[in-house]
Amino acid sequence: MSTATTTVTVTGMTCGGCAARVRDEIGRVSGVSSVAVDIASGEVTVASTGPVERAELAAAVVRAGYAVAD
Ligand SMILES: [Cu+2]
Repeated sequence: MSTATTTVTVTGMTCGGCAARVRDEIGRVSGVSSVAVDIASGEVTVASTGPVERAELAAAVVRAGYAVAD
């Protein structure tokens, strides 16, 4: 099984609740196998079983109530 890692910078997260919401929404994106959130930097590292569109990840972040910086 091939894996890919994508990193996005999320703005507006302030606590563990924010991180959990982002993690949950991104975790629902097809192919995503794990999500690691660094609240302080906003960096979210997404591991997936294949390439995942950044636009899909950004849409998931927006559904969670946050925005992608890059
Ligand atoms: Cu929060």
